[in-house]
Amino acid sequence: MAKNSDTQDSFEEGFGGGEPAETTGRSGGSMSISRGVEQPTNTAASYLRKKRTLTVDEHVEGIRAGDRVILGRTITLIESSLPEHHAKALEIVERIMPDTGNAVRIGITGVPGVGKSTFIESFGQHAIAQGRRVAVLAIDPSSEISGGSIMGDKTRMEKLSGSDAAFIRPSPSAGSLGGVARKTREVMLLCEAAGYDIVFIETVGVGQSETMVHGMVDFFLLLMLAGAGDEMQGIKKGIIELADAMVIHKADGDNVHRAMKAKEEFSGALHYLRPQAPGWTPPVLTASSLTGEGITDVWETMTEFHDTMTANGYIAARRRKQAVNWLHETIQHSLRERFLSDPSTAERLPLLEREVQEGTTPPLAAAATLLKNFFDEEIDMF
Ligand SMILES: Nc1nc2c(ncn2[C@@H]2O[C@H](COP(=O)(O)OP(=O)(O)OP(=O)(O)O)[C@@H](O)[C@H]2O)c(=O)[nH]1
Ligand SMILES: [Mg+2]
Repeated sequence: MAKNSDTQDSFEEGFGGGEPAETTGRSGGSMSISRGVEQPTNTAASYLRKKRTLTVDEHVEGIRAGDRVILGRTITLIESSLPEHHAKALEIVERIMPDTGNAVRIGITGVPGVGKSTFIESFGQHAIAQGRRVAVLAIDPSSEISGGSIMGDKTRMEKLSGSDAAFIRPSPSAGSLGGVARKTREVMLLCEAAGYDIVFIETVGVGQSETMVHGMVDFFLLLMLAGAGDEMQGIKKGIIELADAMVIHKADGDNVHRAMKAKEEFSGALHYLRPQAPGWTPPVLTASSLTGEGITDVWETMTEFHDTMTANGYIAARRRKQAVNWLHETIQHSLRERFLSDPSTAERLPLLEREVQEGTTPPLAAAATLLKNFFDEEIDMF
């Protein structure tokens, strides 16, 4: 079996027979939910694992063994904003790279309240019934305002969070979104190394995080509501073009008829988009996570996509491209951070911004001044 992030098993084989997850009751990270209810850990070993600083070897071995406590602690380490944690986190990610790449990576987006978490709860159980192990990661900008939908996710994914075959890592704490969303790719790799063979990443389709998520998944699913007024329903422009499939969600009760109508309309519209994957016109489906109606169809669509696009090499190519993009994005991000956090830059920037606003200094000249100061050499702006 080829094992790196750019190759993977077929959807059918998966990783289902992997090592069993440890069932110590809860994961180590303070934001983690591994079970519906917190339970006391019952062995001295797991107590020690929770308290003591772990070595890189212990992190790596724990993850490979599918130990949820260690997985949770490693995610916390990766998400840490403390610079002294970064070198260790990077070393762990490098070490587990050969164990990654074996999951089906699924991004789920849609406006707040469209039912993303409920859909994952329902779809995830279907996947577990097929012998899969699922990890759920959430990037949730709404938590910055509401203070976090962690309790919401706990109740909306009640069955999933109670399952040994699922690992749910809810939205990171408010305010840290930008920083933590950047680390979701690495968190996904850790989950793969821990033996989860389907990784869901939930993101709200109104900010910037969905483009980032699209850049790390094999399949990008857009949930929509029927007849919610405005065609785009607050979905950011350009998101529809990114979708590999669309689901008209909450197709139950009085909504069924409207959902069917919406399906027709969107099918017509999507047909004219240039397909991202070769020969794949993104299908529009209807589903209800409450009744379970249509969930199997979504599963079959994804399986078909995955099988076809693995066989023709599209997913491997998409992953290679994503990895290179991530390299470039990370470089840009790091350079920018370094530059903007430089005390001398920070001191000069406000004055130059004012001069640029007033028109007394041209933007290019201001940029050249700052960059020259930072790099200590003449910078050609043309
Ligand atoms: N009728 C119906 N209601 C649903 C369905 N799925 C979810 N809901 C309801 O819609 C509401 C929002 O569901 P969530 O799953 O939290 O939606 P979300 O998109 O994850 O929301 P955010 O995480 O806040 O962006 C809840 O009250 C659910 O019970 C469905 O299939 N049918
Ligand atoms: Mg949600």
